[in-house]
Amino acid sequence: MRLHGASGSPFVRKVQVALALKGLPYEQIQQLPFTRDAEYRKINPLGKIPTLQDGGLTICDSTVICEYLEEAYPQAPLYPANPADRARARWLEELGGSRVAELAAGIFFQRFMRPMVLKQEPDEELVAKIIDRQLPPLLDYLEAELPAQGFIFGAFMMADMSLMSPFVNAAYAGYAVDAQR
Ligand SMILES: N[C@@H](CCC(=O)N[C@@H](CS)C(=O)NCC(=O)O)C(=O)O
Repeated sequence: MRLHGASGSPFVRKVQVALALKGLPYEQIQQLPFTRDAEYRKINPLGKIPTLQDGGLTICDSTVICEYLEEAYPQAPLYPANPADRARARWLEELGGSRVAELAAGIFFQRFMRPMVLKQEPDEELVAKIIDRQLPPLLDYLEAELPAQGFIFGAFMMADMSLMSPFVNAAYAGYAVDAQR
């Protein structure tokens, strides 16, 4: 298998962890986001990372990739078994990849990607808005939804990973979740 992407991406990290949990060997092809790389767009028209190639199959989007891995390689499940838990796992994965990533990884985007890749100044006003106003209600929701101890569905799965991965990026950019809240 070939995984195109960069390990610093919360979405690529998610797939790396899924592959590791399932014990699947792969080659990582370094691909940065926002490069307008015409060759890469032939396999991923959105130009986003990650993309996975497995034999003749090429698929994009971390959630689609993880669902494929689950179906093609059922060892070490990435999703819970019963329909209600599975639906909840999908929702939490969706939330992790949408609003949580937009905000938590948004801090990283401003403080790392803008100055280092896009050669632009970070928007610290936006970072302050994310930290002070936008993240707290989302964290309150997660606090109410998630168990006080342990993983969401007993074993570590994609719902845990999807919610956690953007906060790895936020931590790189100096943000820590307030454990007291
Ligand atoms: N829904 C996609 C999101 C992937 C994504 O947004 N990746 C970012 C890097 S963290 C990217 O490639 N951004 C470049 C762009 O938006 O052009 C997934 O889950 O794989």
